[in-house]
This record gives sequence, C-alpha cells and structure tokens, in this order.
Amino acid sequence: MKEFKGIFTALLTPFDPQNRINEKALGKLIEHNIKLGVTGFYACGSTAEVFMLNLDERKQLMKLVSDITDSRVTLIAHVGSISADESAELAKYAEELGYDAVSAVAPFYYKFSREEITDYYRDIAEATSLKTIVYNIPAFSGVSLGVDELAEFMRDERFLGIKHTSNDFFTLETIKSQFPQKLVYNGYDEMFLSGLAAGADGGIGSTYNFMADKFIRIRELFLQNKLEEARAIQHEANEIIRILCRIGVNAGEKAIMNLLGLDFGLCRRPFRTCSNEDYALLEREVIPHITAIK
Ligand code: MN9
Repeated sequence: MKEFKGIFTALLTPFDPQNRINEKALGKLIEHNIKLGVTGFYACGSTAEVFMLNLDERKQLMKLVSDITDSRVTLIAHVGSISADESAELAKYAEELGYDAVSAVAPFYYKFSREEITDYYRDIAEATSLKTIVYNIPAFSGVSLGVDELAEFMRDERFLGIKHTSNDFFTLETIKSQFPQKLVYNGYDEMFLSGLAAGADGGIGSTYNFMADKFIRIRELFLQNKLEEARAIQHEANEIIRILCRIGVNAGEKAIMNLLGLDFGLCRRPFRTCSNEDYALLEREVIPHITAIK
C-alpha cells in the first residue's frame, strides 16, 4: 500500500523550443524531487498547464511520469476535464499505467447543476477501480464545492478525499472532522501551515517543484509541535510566493526552473513570458533561498 499522507509535487510541464514536452527536463525534475523526499506526484494538474495540452499530450505526460517514477513514489493523475467521457478515458488510462489514484476538477464553464457535477464524478469513479480525489479550486474553476457537496462524495467509498485549493479552512476542518478516515490535501502553498492546523493530511502544490524540502520540513515541524520554526519556514516560502504572484505564478515557476539549470522553456500562450527584469529579480531574491539541483 502506497503512502498517501504528505507532500505531493504538482508537476510543471517543461517544453522544448518546438513546444513539445521535454522528457529530459521532466526526468531531472522528478529525480530532484524524489531525492528531496516527496511522498509523490500530482501529474497533469493546473500547474502542468493541463488545459493547454491536447488529449495525446496529456496521455504522453501521464505515461512519462509513470515510466520515470517506476513505482518509487505515490502517483495521482489529474484527469479533470469539461467532458465526462474524456475524464473517464483518462482515468482508465491512469489505471492502466499503474497510478495510485485519480483526481478531477469539477466540470466548468457551463455552470453545470449540482446533479450534473455529481454525475460527472460518478462517471470517473465508475471508469476505474482507483480511488478518486475531488479537486476543489473555486477561484479557478468557478465551481465552489461546499460542505454538503463534498460530504456527499466523502460518504462514497470510491472517493479518497479532497484537494482543497481554497482559503476556506472552515470547510476543510468540517470535512476532516466529519470524515477522519478520508484525506484532505491543502492546495495553496502559501497557506500550507494553516491547512495543517485545520487538519490537512498533506499538501499538493506547484511551488514544491523547486522547494519541496521547505514543505516537507514544515510538516515535520508541525507534527513535532514546533510551530514557531514551522512558521519561520512558511514565511521564507511566502516571500518567494509573493514575488511569483507579482510576476505570474506559472511563468515565474518556469523561469525559476530555468535559473536552476533545467530546460523548462516557456509557458504555453496566453501565459506570459518572463522579462529580463523578472529573471533578474528571481535570480536575486529567490534563487539564493532554494536548494540547488545537482
Ligand atoms: O493547487 C496550486 N494552485 C494552482 C495548487 O496552481 C492554481 C498552488 O500550488 C498555487 O500555485 C500556489 C500559488 O498560489 O499556492
């Protein structure tokens, strides 16, 4: 049985100059994170620019991550899409590849009804024998899953838990206390320690790509009740995230990977490209606070 509690890096997708997935850079990123001690990876999520990848590329990325990790860590495949059929197809593929769980954002854009959203998740759960993690990210998806909706899924044994990318810790705490056997992952890295305090079992985050060690340490310190020290590291991480929010999180994260010597290329458009000033700022204010990649 794989470990599900802990730190899961929501993998970035490196692109080569032809805008294809850069396998070599992805391999280096994965090895670095495994060395730092992550529990596993969240593949093909928001951080991976998943909605700018076509179906073949999503499958290619899922396969690369499973081939490279080769069962060494726990793997969660994000299979969310606006189409239930596509999500089910991806969930089946994740199972074929040996993933440990699937996860999905709620279907968006059309303002689907609660019943339609429930059916969408059931379609995914039925497509595979893997457990499903509901991905709640209201600020991006426009769909806010509240306690009632989340509880309905948590009562269903096919659901493993939720990835909660929201600062609504009241909801997080309510779900965790009502369903202690289910897993709750904190989504906003800048609020990781707050999420732990509210009952989160771990975190799934984008900034873990280049600073997973900070979040592993925060969790260790939290579990040892060393809150002052945990808060000091959360603060260090937040100084970095503050800069990322200013220049654009996805573009900034790619630029950091490039500065660390991995060829991550650019984000897909319409994401912006970091300017020379952005690079200079990251080099000065961020890189000195990050563990080098060997
Ligand atoms: O789910 C990530 N959310 C998105 C996790 O990418 C939308 C976070 O890791 C954020 O990128 C990060 C910065 O706000 O906390």
